[in-house]
Amino acid sequence: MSLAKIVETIKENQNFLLTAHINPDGDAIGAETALALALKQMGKNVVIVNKDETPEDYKFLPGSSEIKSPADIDCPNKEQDVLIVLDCGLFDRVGFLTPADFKLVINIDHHATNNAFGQLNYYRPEASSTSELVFELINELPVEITAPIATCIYTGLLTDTGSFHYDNTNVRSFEIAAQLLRYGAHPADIARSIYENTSFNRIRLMGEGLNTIEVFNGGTIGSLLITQDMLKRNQAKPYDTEDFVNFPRSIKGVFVAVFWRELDKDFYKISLRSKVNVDVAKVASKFGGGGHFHAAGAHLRGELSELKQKVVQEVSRALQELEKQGA
Ligand SMILES: [Mn+2]
Repeated sequence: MSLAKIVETIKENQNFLLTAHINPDGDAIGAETALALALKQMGKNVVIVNKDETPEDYKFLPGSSEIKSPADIDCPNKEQDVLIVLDCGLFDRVGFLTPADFKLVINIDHHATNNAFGQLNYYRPEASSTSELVFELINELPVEITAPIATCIYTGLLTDTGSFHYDNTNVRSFEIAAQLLRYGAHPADIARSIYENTSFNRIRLMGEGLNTIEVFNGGTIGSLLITQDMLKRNQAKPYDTEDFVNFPRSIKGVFVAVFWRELDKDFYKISLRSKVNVDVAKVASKFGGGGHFHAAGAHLRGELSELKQKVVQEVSRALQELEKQGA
């Protein structure tokens, strides 16, 4: 796809606005900060703006303190800006901004469900992370990869591969990791900043979440729920629930995990994770969502117990199909 065109466009333009998806994760923030540092090195004007705030875990990332919220940006000359959207399969995932307001939209992503919403698109579903794609892009730019840039990219790679645990971990991810170490990324420091820096509120919220774990379909589907009340009680933020889906996922015998987060009354966000050959992006698409083969999500409206039943039904069906295929 159009990596060369993107390189050319970056060289030819001066003003860039970078954004990523709502509830940004390590890959979203890592990709944005790495690219912003690279563009600044080229003397470009760069602003990063996200709908939601940066999770505490990623505030150590170089340049993350400069990430703006929609309220503090004022872009009167949007039509002169190139908008680079990172880690979003669909433009809607940005949660604000209108593509038509910008001179040009560049889409860099690794979601299988990407619909090529940009004028220029670079998406590769086989890539471990958007940060990996940003690394490829930066390699094509007249930019020196500094330790801060390497740190940002390594963070995206590390978090989107679940610390090199998930199916998207391969020779390439380790090769890139090795290169990033040579550029000055420090794995132990980065891991400490992300994984050993948990807030007390998050741990307490985790305790409540663990109490909600249920299994369905003979123990093959696991679920965990976080409600608005639980968040309030523990003074926790939505981003404090990141990776909670891994608790039901880690149960022996569970093939598919579902994390339920209440957004409002009778309105839920689900995150689906598959440990087997079940395409959860396909399951999520039945509910208007999308994502990757092994990790996907959707938004659902309705009464919780009814919704749970529907989701369990769809996942069970997908598991049955898998059984039929003898996989
Ligand atoms: Mn990603």
